[in-house]
Amino acid sequence: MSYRTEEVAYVQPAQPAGAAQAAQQQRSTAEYRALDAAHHIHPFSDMGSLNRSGSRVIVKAQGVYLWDSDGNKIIDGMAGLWCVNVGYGRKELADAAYRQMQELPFYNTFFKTTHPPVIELSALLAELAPEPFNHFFYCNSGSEGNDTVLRIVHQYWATQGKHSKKFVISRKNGYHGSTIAGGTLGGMGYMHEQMPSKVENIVHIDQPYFFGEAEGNLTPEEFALARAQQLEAKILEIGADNVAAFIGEPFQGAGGVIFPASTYWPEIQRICRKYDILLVADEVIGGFGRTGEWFAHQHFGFEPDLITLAKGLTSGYVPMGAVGLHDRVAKAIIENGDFNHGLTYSGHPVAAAVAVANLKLLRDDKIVERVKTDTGPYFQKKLRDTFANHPIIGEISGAGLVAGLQLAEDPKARKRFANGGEVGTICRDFCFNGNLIMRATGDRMLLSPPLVINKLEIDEIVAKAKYAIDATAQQLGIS
Ligand code: PXG
Repeated sequence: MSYRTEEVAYVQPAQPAGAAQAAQQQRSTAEYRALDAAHHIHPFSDMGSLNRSGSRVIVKAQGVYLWDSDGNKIIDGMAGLWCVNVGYGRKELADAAYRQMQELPFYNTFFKTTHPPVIELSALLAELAPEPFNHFFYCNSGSEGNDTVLRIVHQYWATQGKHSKKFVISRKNGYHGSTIAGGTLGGMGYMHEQMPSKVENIVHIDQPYFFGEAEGNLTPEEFALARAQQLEAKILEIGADNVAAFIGEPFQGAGGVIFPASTYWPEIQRICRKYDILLVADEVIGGFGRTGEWFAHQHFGFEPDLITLAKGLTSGYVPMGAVGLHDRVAKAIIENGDFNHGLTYSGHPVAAAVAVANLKLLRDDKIVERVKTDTGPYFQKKLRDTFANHPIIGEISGAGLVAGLQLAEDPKARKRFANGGEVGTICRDFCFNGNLIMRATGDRMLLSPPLVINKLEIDEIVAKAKYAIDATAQQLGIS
């Protein structure tokens, strides 16, 4: 899959380097690029092609803005990689890390040991998460979070004496990380192709992607219901006694900000309850305020048994992932002997201290609340008003501060471009030229800015997105 590689194709900046910027930098852009090409393998990249074009070098950031090594100021419509929820340059987080590194930079949480930061974080998460989530297990990433989910799911069913419940059902075009378990759980075909070893007993059903996959005259609600009912069909095919869990992102992030219609999650929950199957919400992108709720499953109105957390947990300032366990799952894990899983850095004190500072900012500065009542509705309306009847915008999905813009050859007929990925790349390149970070996933353009963004900055993002999308239409000869 090449869209990620193309993501970093460098467009020569128009502006010269600022003198102050240049003074802070250790090396010139050319030197950085040469060393990067010589020694650094990037994630999800075609390194040959990237080394020929050269990487963009980001040297600093503040608020919702990034600066590259040539002094260009870029507005970050993606919050880094869906994670910098409190924005860049928050001293509270830096201070928390500094203090914690001096006090206790590391100690483990194995062997009957704990420490204040992980205790404070767990108590705070229990306060912020919905009522039945009172226990948290820690790791370093969303991928490890989903590996942990699998371990908990299997342990849970073992404690219930239901050893045959081994299968986990997931979705095509879902994303759950890039460890072997995360990659297998995800439904990205281009990743599976490079994974001859996969985790066994994982199967996929179709995604609730209305614009791209609904046929005939189905309404979005009817289509979403039909897609949810594929879960029931799959359970009956495998046998409910063999199915342990269903996992899904409340809305698919990396898959293109796919928002299912309101009928989807209640039906998924009904089916999981009927067949006694654990329901896992992967909240790695949706968690910590993205939709205006603390967790995206609250936006969609369902109650999972496990939640996977990462990204916004620390706003990306340091790596940390976690799994939240519903009381009924936690009870089974707690009361049934050893749970043989853990990582050196489970509950790392510095990460935990940063997470606490981050969550307090999200809560006490009312950042999440503002997304729900003010900036989120403003962003959604601004996008919908700006692109109403646009000749190549087929759909705008999203809530709060996340949105997917579907590029389409004929929006009214729901006709996609035959070469959708290329069209996305054209649009993304125009964004680069305009100093806007907006992701392209195939033929969908994605926005997920820091949650501290203000209305002026939202206006700037939407104006720059409009410029890029207009320029794309013009290049394609569509008006
Ligand atoms: N679950 C979800 C829903 C994710 O979005 C992960 C798990 C894995 O988290 P880690 O921390 O292991 O990366 C993710 C990560 C993209 C992109 O291109 C998205 C992610 C990661 C990298 C790139 O949109 N999401």
